[in-house]
Amino acid sequence: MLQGTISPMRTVPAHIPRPAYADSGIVTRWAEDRVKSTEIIHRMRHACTMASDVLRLAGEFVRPGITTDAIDVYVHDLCIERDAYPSPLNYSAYPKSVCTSVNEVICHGIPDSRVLQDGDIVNLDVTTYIGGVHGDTNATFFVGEVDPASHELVKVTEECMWHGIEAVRPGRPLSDIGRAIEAHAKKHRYGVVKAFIGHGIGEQFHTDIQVLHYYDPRSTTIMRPGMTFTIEPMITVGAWQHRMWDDDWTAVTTDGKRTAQFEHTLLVTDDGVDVLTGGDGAVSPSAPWSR
Ligand code: HM4
Ligand code: CO
Ligand code: CO
Repeated sequence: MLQGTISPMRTVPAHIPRPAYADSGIVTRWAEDRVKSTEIIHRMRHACTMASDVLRLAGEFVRPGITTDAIDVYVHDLCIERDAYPSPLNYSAYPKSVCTSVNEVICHGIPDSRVLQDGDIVNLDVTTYIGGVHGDTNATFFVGEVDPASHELVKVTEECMWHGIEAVRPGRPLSDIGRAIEAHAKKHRYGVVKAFIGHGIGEQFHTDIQVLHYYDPRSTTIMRPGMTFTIEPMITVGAWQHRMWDDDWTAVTTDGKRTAQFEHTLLVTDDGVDVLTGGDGAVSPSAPWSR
């Protein structure tokens, strides 16, 4: 697939509070507590509910014949209606308000003039900034009728995310998450992308916590109640290795085969996990253990 044409950057009304990078495009990171206060968690619940709502509505908007740029306009306006800033916009100079990753695009696809075709799969990655905090969630949607192999890929990818979420427990190392995801992917002979990982989140879009989607015994950070991070596995039918387009954002599979992704923002609780982006607007219907 060739890159389409990217339209000019959209603006956000002045009354909506902006993250620090919004004007410059430069992300300056600061030390942020890994364990959040109850007050921050309260604000994050709201940001996560907004992200979840926007993702669900954007998914309902997906259909053959629309451009990914039209999805960007839709998401941008849904964020503004909720007094939220679309976090991707100008983050490290990213030019759009959502990531739209079609078929062989692993992540960070930039909305452009590409027209969605019947049979495509498209991941929409929505992050909102409201109340001084971010909420981040994504899901892969079908465009019209898709082939059985793509159906299976998307189903198993969502299951991989839920297996990772089920592994979230206070007192356990983060490596439990990647182990659970990788085991489920391997069972289906799928690949796990290594180059892009889950991340801590809060007042900053990406904090220093790294959540691998594969097993690495060096991932020894212990999960503590109050920690917030994402789990967002990218699963492939073929090669898990990636290449970057020369836009320096779009990551694609080296063999051009399809890939899918799902993401939630999580809170570690005293006895397990709270899916902050799994509220009213949740895309993912249920965890595998409740099916
Ligand atoms: S930028 N989505 N994602 N994703 N970044 C615009 C839309 C984006 C990311 C991203 C997953 C993991 C990590 C990151 C990241 C720095 C190094 C600037 C903190 O950018 O860690 O960015
Ligand atoms: Co990202
Ligand atoms: Co994320």
